[in-house]
Amino acid sequence: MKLVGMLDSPFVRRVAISLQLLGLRFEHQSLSVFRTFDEFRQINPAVKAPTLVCDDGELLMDSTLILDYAEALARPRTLMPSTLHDRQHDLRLIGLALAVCEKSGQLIYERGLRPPEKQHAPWVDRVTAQLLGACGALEQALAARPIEVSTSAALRQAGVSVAVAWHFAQRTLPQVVPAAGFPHLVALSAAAEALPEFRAAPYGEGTCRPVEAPPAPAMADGRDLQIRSPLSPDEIEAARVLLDANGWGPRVADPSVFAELLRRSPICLVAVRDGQVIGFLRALSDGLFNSYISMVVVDEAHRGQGVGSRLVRTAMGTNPEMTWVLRAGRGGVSAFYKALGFQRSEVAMERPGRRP
Ligand SMILES: N[C@@H](CCC(=O)N[C@@H](CS)C(=O)NCC(=O)O)C(=O)O
Repeated sequence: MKLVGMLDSPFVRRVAISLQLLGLRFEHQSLSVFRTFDEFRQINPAVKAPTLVCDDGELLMDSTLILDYAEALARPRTLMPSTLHDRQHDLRLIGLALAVCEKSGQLIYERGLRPPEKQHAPWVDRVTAQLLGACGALEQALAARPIEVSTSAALRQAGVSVAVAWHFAQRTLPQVVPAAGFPHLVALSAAAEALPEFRAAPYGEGTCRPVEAPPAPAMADGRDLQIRSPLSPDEIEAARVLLDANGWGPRVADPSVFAELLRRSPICLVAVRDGQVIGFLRALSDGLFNSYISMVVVDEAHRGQGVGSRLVRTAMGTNPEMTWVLRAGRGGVSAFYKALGFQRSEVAMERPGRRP
């Protein structure tokens, strides 16, 4: 996928940083909505930065909507907290950060695009008060409860958005928002700007050079194994053929039904070695508390090498509040799942569906 827009836009920058943190691969095209309006219009007739060109060519715009899509692609990785209480708090901070970006942008447009005699002082005063109000509320929130930005792994969307918004306001309107009045924002911004994902997407005219997601550890046989999501059309078909060859029967016989099944499943992973799909996992999840592993298959020639457990561990992520369930009906799988922390349930019930 391709992110279009310049990194002097806080909206583009928060997306560029978040895509890296979510482990999503993308290329970046630094196009200006002003200087290269016509070129931008060829890509997106609405000329909005950021624009995300998805792998199938569909266009998304608006940073928050793009991040919504990115979060869905990256599952189970997420930059949002899992509990409602923390999520509510983070959403408030993100809203304030977006207000800082929007109000700064309005002042910049008013000053930069209107001739001085047409600038409207009451409007400028109003927007300035809103900008300072949002910065003040963020400063108070950070004083009361700090945001963790010391490492990339700890960073969440609230930290990304607040840091990007503050940096933008400081680069563009330092006299309007004097740093001395906002020590918590200054400290947060300094820590965030030192992280690799921020440095790879520096404010300005440059092109983002995404930090690679951490490489998959080498397997016992020394050959690299990648666990990948989202799946390309070729990988979907390879996964279907793998399931078909391993006795999954009529449910995977029809490519269009299988593609639909994957579209409706929030977690789909393939294990790829030497360019070949050797494993597949599909799971359902509410993203917060309950998830269900539905299909796991590893090519026979690659079994016993940790491929299945890498798939399951990747799908499960690290959320300690998540309950994972599965049906262990296939021969010999109990020991495999026991080693991953599963135990026979005394509470699960099921009403099996009809199978041909
Ligand atoms: N709410 C949008 C705001 C995006 C935005 O306003 N982007 C500016 C660049 S910083 C833009 O596209 N300006 C051109 C225009 O609106 O004509 C988002 O979150 O992406």
